[in-house]
Parts: sequence; structure tokens; C-alpha cells
Amino acid sequence: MKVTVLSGGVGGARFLRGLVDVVDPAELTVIGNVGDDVEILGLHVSPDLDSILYALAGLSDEERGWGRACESWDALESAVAFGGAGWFRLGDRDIGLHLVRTKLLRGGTPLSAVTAQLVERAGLALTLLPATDDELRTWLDTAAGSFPFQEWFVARGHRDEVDVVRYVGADTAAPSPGAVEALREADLILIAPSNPYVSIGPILAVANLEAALRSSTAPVVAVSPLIGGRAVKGPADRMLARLAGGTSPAHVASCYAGLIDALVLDEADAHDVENLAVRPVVTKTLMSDADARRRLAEAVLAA
Ligand code: FO1
Repeated sequence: MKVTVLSGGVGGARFLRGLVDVVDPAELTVIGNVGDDVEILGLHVSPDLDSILYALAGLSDEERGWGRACESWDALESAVAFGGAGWFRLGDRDIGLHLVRTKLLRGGTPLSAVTAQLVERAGLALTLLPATDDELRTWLDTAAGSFPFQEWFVARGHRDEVDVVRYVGADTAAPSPGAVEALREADLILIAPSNPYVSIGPILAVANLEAALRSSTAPVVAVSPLIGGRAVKGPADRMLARLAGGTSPAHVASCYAGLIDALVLDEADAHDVENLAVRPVVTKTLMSDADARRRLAEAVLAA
């Protein structure tokens, strides 16, 4: 069974770890968010693609959810000592990947081909596609000003309430090679439990990707990132409350209006499904350990 997943970083990566226990990775294509890509100290960082790659390769730091386990920070400390920026923490091991990616990109290799090389070198069998090879950046408009994603998220600790989310470059960005086909040919399409606005939104903003999802004949199942109306981590609940008007399953589903057939939601939200226009699938969605991740993946496939 061919499965295609739209995914952001930390939550999506955790979900995918469970999914590869129950789906043959060779049949799995992940279309990842690149709206939060950023250039740090001259290096091209793709946080969401890297969170997925590190998680599936068993290299990720479990607690942080991003970056590598057993990390050291000597290069960054040295860079800061010489006047470089230290607000975005790149570890020594992580920097190794960014050096390779940045060199290949500067030599003209598209991000999708770079990512395929990294995935192969990590020994992974899945297909990991950036949503686009073109520049697409998420910007947040707030009362304090407009910020590119990582400046808002990391440097300002996502403290500013968001009025508008913009996907700069999306109008002209082309889907990366294979992404439209992966949606057209899938037997099942999943939307990972990622932030609808800043993780899945940039993927759907790529011209032709949302259209391919809409015209797909495969069932489309989204997993809510909220439990009891709250985000496990990050600003998804605050964004939904402000931009969608609430944090119920119906508010989550409204972000994917006309796109999904079912919403997988936590038992803690099961009381709140009367306005839900798609089929609810109630299960435990907290991915606290390997068993919980696999059980969620099984429930999603059963849906
Ligand atoms: N998140 C932070 O909160 N602080 C950081 O310093 C930070 C560094 C970082 C470095 C590499 C990487 O791949 C991810 C990193 N993240 C950091 C996470 C990242 O900002 C977000 O989790 C994602 O962009 C949102 O999906």
C-alpha cells in the first residue's frame, strides 16, 4: 500500500517513527515543510526535513525533538566568540549535515536531490521530498511586526500573537519532482499531527500540491496536533484559537476544509465532535513512547 504523508518537523517526525513500524518504508513518501528553512552562519538549514531524517535514522535528540542526540556545541560557541550569531543553536554533528547540504545547493543541486542523497546516506528506504525546490518562506504578521518563521519562533519564542501567516514564494514555487505523482498514486494520504498554519500550510500553499490532494481518489486522513484543545508543544493551540476561532476538532478540520475525509483525534476531545464535518476517529494520540507511536499509526491506518 502506497502511503503519502504531509509533515512538519517535531510532531510529524514522531508520528512517522510509528508509521514506519506498520508501513513498508519503501512504500512511504513524505512531503516535508520547507517554509521554516533558514540560513544560519552561511549554512542552509531545513529543520523539518532534518527532524524527520534524524528521527527515522535513530539520530535525533528525543527530548528536544530537533537536532541530534549526543550533540556538542563547540563550533557554535567558537562562532559566537568571533562575533557570529548564536540565537539559532546548531550543534557540531548537525553542522556536518548542513555543510554537505549547503555545498551541494551552492553547486546547483536542487534541494530534493540533496535530500535524497542525505536520506540514502542515512540508510533510510523512504522517499523524503521537500514540498518545493524553490524558495518558499513562512512569514508571520504580528502587532510587533512581520517576522520570518525562525525569528518569530526561536528568537522571539513565538510570544507574539499572529494575525496573518504568509507563504512568501508559494505563488511561483513548483512542487518538487515526484510530489504531485506521490499524491496522485497514493492509496492513502495522511496529514501528520503538525501545526496546520506553519507546518502543513506552506506545503498546501505550493501551487498544484493542494490541487493534487483535492483531486486524489485516495482517502485523506489528518491527525489533530491538539490533545484536550491544547498543543503538546508549540503555538498550534494559540494560533487555532486566534485564526480559526477555537481549538475543537471542528476548528482543526476547518484548516483542511474540503481536503480530508477523516480526522484522528484524542479521547480527550471526543466529547467535542458535534460540528465536525468529517468522520472522527477517536484514539490516544499522545506519542509518549514507541508503543504509543505504533498504536497511533495502527489506528490511523485502520481509519
Ligand atoms: N528550536 C529552538 O527552539 N531553538 C533553537 O535554537 C533551534 C535550533 C535548531 C537547529 C536545527 C534544527 O533542525 C532545528 C532547530 N530548532 C530550534 C527547531 C526548529 O526551529 C523548529 O522546531 C522547527 O522549525 C518547527 O518545526
